[in-house]
Amino acid sequence: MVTVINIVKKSLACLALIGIFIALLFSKLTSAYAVPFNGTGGFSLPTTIIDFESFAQGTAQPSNTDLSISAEFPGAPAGSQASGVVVRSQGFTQFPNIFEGQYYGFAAANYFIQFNGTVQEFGMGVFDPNFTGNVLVAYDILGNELERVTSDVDPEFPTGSPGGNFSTFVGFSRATADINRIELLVSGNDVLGIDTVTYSPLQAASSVPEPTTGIVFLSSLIGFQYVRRRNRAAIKSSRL
Ligand SMILES: [Ca+2]
Ligand SMILES: [Ca+2]
Repeated sequence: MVTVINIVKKSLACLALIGIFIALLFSKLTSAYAVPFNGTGGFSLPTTIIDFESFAQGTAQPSNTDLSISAEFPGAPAGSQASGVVVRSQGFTQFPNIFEGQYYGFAAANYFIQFNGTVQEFGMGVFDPNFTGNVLVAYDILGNELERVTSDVDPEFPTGSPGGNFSTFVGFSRATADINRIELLVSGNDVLGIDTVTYSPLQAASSVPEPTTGIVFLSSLIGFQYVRRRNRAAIKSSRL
């Protein structure tokens, strides 16, 4: 009988260890699939594109049912729209499907894309980054930073010479739909605009734990049960 109990105990301990191992492996695998990218070819899912052509020129905060776009000057109180940052005509095609026709800008401002849910993949054209230190950041619904690329530092965010001759398409592909907000934060020296805001299907924001969280929880539970049973057995045997 004692042998059987020992076998059961050992099995439970093994299960707990296997659970933790799977959880660690799963988190490694999913993080490996979360990547920044450059160019419009980084999407694996169907996309919606906001090219700003359908918005009236002068629109300060363009939006649709999925998202809203706004801009603020660095250091300005939160929620104070940067004056002069609006949908405007650009008048030529710089790079097709990246920066052409109407766009949103053009100022030394921070740009925000707030989703009414979450998306797995995001990218957009950034007009005329010229200096080191502009950053594109993705946040989850709790405000945790998910991804970040820096201009002139990370290869996914290149820069061109000043003069309005350059634009680039920068994005993130995540393992799950967890992007709730995008911020393009301007470096001290630069002036930026955005176009071709592109994103995968919007998911309803959910507070349900992700699979990894579930596995960790389950393995913790198994481990906890094992320890509790072992303690009970120890108490019983000490009473004998
Ligand atoms: Ca456009
Ligand atoms: Ca610039």
